[in-house]
Amino acid sequence: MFDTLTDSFTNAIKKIRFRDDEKALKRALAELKKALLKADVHHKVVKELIGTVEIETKKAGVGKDQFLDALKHTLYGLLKVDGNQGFVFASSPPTVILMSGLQGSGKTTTTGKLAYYLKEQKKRKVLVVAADLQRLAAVEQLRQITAAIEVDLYEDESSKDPVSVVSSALEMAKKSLYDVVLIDTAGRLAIDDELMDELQSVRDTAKPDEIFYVADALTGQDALRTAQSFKEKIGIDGVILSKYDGDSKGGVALGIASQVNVPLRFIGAGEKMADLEVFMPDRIVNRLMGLGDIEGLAEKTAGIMDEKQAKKLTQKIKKGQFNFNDFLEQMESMKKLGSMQSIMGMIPGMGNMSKALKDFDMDNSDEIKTIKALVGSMTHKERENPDLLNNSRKKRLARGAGMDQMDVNRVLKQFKNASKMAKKFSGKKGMQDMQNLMSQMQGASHPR
Ligand SMILES: Nc1nc2c(ncn2[C@@H]2O[C@H](COP(=O)(O)OP(=O)(O)O)[C@@H](O)[C@H]2O)c(=O)[nH]1
Ligand SMILES: [Mg+2]
Repeated sequence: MFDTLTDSFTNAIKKIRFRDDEKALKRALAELKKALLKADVHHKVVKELIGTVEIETKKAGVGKDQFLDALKHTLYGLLKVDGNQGFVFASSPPTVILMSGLQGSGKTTTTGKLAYYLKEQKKRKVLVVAADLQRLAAVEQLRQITAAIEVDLYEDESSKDPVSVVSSALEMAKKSLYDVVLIDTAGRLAIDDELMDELQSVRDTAKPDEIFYVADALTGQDALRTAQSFKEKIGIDGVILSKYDGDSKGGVALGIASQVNVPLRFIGAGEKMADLEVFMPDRIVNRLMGLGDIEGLAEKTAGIMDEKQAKKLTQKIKKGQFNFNDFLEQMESMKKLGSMQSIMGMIPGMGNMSKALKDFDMDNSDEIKTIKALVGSMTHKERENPDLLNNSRKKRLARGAGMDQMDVNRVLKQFKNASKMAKKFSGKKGMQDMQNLMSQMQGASHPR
């Protein structure tokens, strides 16, 4: 997700040849500046960042390590502004969140993503409230989203008054012991008084613990200006940057917190419900410097797979018993983690892999569709024990999945190899083997 930015940083860093002289520092700073501007980071932000890195490096003594330390430290200072990080639960439930933003910024989608995140990764009971009564299709849109992620929705289409809808929703939330209430509100194409008045009255009724402002990354610096206005008029506690997947340069994520002086809390990078990332300044700094984010990855996977399940799976892999049922289960879990690209970007040293996987879509990959079709034609016993698959069974599978037998053989062989490989990697040196393999593959591979 931060590939372009990470590339800019790591490339700038790679080019830096330090001897202990100030000329080298100047060159390094120039390289960094160029990279940041190219990534669309606001010029004022760049100027400040470069200035601080220069001062800090000189203070510590000019050298590559000092430079990198100063950069890391300064980046962190830039991203970390006063306020909460990630999702913060109120001391007494329900935690009430008011979503705000312009029309089309991604409020409703982001409300769904947050609900999904809280349900899947934080295991909370979430109520979404449809308080956008301006647009006709708004309630229906939220109905579809919440149905798909199996989260409860409070709606009253007969009402035209968001204030009364919100107050009944909150009553219900308290009675039914919801942990979190997410209120989706109406937006406008531009800021106007009517919208702000409506938002203010909803806010005064809901008394939210936090107000999130959803900013469309594609609108660049405009998003920042609008965020400023929302901050002045209704007060905002966090920014969520949406449509980051469409912003190829990505620089707005670096400047937004310090420019609006409100922490960036989440980033939305895709239309799917799993495409939401928690924005934690220290972790992002590591990623930007090419160091990965193991902590973030662990958190993500922990929410999706419980520990028992993970242990059972590891045991199976170690014994070489990984079968097709496990495979299907894994595929479903993986989907909940979000895009392959974002997962890879969190693993140290795999930033490049993440680009190779940019267009890999778990649902629509031909390879995975083929495997699913094949598994769909297997009996339960065959799924548990792929060794049962003799020639006549393979023939049956080919017919069932509408494939020719050569393809069936090929897929089965691939699966067997993958299972062997997994067994190998599950050993003590596993992670290291995997990294070696990946670095050999880097650049050479285009996964299908
Ligand atoms: N690619 C992409 N599209 C998004 C993202 N967030 C929202 N969208 C799309 O942006 C459009 C407007 O989103 P919506 O949630 O209805 O905006 P709202 O008017 O603020 O509620 C929809 O087509 C969404 O699918 C994102 O992170 N990435
Ligand atoms: Mg909406």
